[in-house]
Amino acid sequence: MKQISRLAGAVAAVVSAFLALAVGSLVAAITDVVSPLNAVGGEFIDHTPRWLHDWAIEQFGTNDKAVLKLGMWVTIFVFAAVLGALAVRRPWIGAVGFGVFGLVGAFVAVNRPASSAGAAIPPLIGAAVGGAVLYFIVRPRPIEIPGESRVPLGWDRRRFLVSTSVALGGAVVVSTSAKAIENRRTAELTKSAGKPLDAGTVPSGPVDTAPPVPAGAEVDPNTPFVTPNDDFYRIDTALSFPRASPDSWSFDIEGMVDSPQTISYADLLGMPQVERMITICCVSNEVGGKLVGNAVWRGVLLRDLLDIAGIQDGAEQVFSTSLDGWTSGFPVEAAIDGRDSMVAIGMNGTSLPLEHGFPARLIVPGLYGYVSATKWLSKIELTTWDREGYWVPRGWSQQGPIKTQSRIGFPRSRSSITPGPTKIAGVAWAQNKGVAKVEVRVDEGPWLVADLATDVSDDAWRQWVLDWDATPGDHVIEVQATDKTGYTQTAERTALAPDGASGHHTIKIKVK
Ligand SMILES: Nc1nc2c(c(=O)[nH]1)N[C@H]1C(S)=C(S)[C@@H](COP(=O)(O)O)O[C@H]1N2
Ligand SMILES: [Mo]
Repeated sequence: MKQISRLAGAVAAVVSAFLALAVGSLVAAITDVVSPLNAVGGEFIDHTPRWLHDWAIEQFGTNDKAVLKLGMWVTIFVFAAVLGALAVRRPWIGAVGFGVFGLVGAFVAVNRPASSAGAAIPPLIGAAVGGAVLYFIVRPRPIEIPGESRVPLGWDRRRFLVSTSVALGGAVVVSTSAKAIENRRTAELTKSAGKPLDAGTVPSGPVDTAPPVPAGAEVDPNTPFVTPNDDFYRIDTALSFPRASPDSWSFDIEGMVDSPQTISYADLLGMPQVERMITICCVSNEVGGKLVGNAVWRGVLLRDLLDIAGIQDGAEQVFSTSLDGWTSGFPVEAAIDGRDSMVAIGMNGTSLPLEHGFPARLIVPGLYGYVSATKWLSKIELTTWDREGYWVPRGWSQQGPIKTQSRIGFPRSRSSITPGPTKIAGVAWAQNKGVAKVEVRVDEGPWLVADLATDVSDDAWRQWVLDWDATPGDHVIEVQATDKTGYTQTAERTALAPDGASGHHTIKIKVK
């Protein structure tokens, strides 16, 4: 019997694993269920320890998902290579290995939130195809007696090269088809996502529009007052966009309410809507970080919707679930105390972009996104504090009010500027309270009161600017904000967890 080399076995197994994943993705795309890789990736995300999550966001920012996918490919290929090397001697090892991967994938996929039994099929078919191909390539076969017309002992290598190349080519074709189907689905969704809301095609209820942003609201040259949709930070646990067509989508209001409601996209459009300038912020935003953005959100006020449903006595928490099973919850008061909490369908004049929650999401002024801003909304339940949102068992506080904060936008940290009169500028935010004062100090000198830009809304950030005569040398610049309740942000630096970073944004610059 003639065996192929261990290296060849490893290569064949890596190709077979690629084929298995490609077939899994294609079957998933055709049957419209979660792909095996996304299921396992999602499971990994849900079990990522906090330090790793924070580290990943810090290192890779919003590229964390691309890095995760790359990491998964590499891990799978390393496992496959080892399996393949072992399978050269014992071909059954390869088959069993692929079988185990298929079963684990199927188990994970079926048990993902909002998944179904059908999600087991893609990993099983993928593993079966990959395992069979690997077995076919590495199985021992009788040595051919070299005939006169053949290169002696060349048969094995040629056969290996041919079968492995065919498998690789097949995998490329299959994965390209899977991608094409997935892209078509996303394109179908983006036909309505991120598009002008008042194009006249949809009848809309009255909209209480937001006034245009006054020119005086923007004084930080590095921070547009309204964050464009394309530049708006994106944070979520989703590896692919939840499937929701505005024609069939609806969300439920249920739990401790008098009359449960099911509300469609058309229902929302037909109701009175508001447009409000609201700054949202991620609890994972480091002091001075970029996970904060300001947009004109348009939607139906949550208190109007809850009025229709009727909140029952004893309800403590507005608990919401996304189409992909993510959850968050905040106090009932935040929905009805007069602030503009809403089920949003629009962002900066367009329907919600897919990545920001199309068809609809929650926006609650003054609360971090992780407790309130559910994208791809599927359900709102009125309940008690017994229910815990996604991040709570993962070490974050159940209550997440946004901390009063400020950020220096100009000059940039670690930049060099020329001596002479200049400006120090930035933003400050204290949603649902408003910014009353911003102070800056240079080299731990006295706190100097900055000029505040035009106040647009207590729920939106406020820009500020301070004239400064830059003298040559190294300088440290520090900022602090005071909100309209009279609270001045603390200088004490805390970690992100459990309820958001505190401390002064402090930068070092050179003047020369
Ligand atoms: N479905 C879903 N909604 C979600 C999340 C998520 O992981 N899944 N993350 C939340 C968090 S932590 C934040 S900070 C905001 C971010 O919203 P954005 O991506 O539109 O900026 O969305 C919130 N809504
Ligand atoms: Mo967040």
